[in-house]
Amino acid sequence: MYAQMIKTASDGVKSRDDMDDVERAFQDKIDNDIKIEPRDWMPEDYRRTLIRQMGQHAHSEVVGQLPEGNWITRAPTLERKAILLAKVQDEAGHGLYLYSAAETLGVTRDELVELLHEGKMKYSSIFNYPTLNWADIGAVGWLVDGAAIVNQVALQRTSYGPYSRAMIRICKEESFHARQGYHAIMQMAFGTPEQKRQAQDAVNRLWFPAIMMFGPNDSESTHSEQSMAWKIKVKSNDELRQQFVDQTVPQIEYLGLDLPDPGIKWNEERGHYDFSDPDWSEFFDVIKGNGPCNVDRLQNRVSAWEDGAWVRDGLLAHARKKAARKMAAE
Ligand code: FAQ
Repeated sequence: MYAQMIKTASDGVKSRDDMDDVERAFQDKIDNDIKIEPRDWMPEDYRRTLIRQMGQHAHSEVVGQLPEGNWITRAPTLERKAILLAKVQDEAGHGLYLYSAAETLGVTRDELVELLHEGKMKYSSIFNYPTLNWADIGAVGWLVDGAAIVNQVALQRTSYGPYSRAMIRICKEESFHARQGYHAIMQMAFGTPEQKRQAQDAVNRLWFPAIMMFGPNDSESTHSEQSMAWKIKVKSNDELRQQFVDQTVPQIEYLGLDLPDPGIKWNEERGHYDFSDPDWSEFFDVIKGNGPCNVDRLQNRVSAWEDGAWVRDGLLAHARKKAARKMAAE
């Protein structure tokens, strides 16, 4: 259905008959699940949409290190510290795969980073919330990585080859992240009354921000129709959110925690859990830059970039010296 109604930024809705041969051949590939590769022809809006989404995704991985990095020195045991260190390091790696995949579309990583630092690109809303106690670290792994995986498993089938392949690798690592998070929160939920209270508090605070990660309702999603026509997105925001709720509610129940939303109820007819909408005005405020941690997060990234300039300069000088030596020897 989507393939018949291709909307472009410049021309509005375009029927298949209105496409020229090149565009129709591109759409045929998409419809037949043939991946688009960097050297293939693609509409300019397809390229731009991917740069936006992949760049935003890469930034989310990198900024996403901050709420957890905050707890590395305060992890309760050596084992938990080692796990958290490995996880945070993985997120940096995910950022790297995604920036590299985005670079195949003709934008440099430096350009993307600059846009982030200037506040001209977004990153996931969830990372603008604070991690206040150790249970939050469990909840981030379980709920935030859990939500990220639901989205990313679908994105393994995205139409752009380098993005799809990056997702396959990332999902393998993310499933470890979610499990370690669930294990950490399980120990709190089955621990002392104070630990259980902290686990409950973490779930209460992070539930709605986690379900906001999937983006606005489909009716409010500006990019979905076009992105689904191009199979950049293969499932809608609401479909993915429902999938996440359905898989997570039984886990909350298993932990013996109260549901964070009184609206959560099994709906026999739909075969899904009903749940309440998050406060969408809060979501739009957070993505405009007004969340509890937006200013801190961005400042942290900018200072990390500036403080790391000498490392980048040193590495480049070393690479240049090695290349010059190699040339001289040839
Ligand atoms: N946060 O039309 P739509 C992770 C914006 S990775 C901020 O529905 P779209 C790993 C959207 O950009 C998490 N902004 O947009 C980890 C657009 O604004 P624009 C990141 C959001 O793109 C775990 C406007 O709202 N994952 O967590 C958000 O079709 C733990 C209208 O929305 C990805 O990025 C949001 N949540 O669908 C790391 C997955 N939602 O650009 C460390 C890839 C929407 O017009 C620790 N991305 N907006 O100004 C996607 O799948 C999509 O981009 C969606 C949004 C589904 C996020």
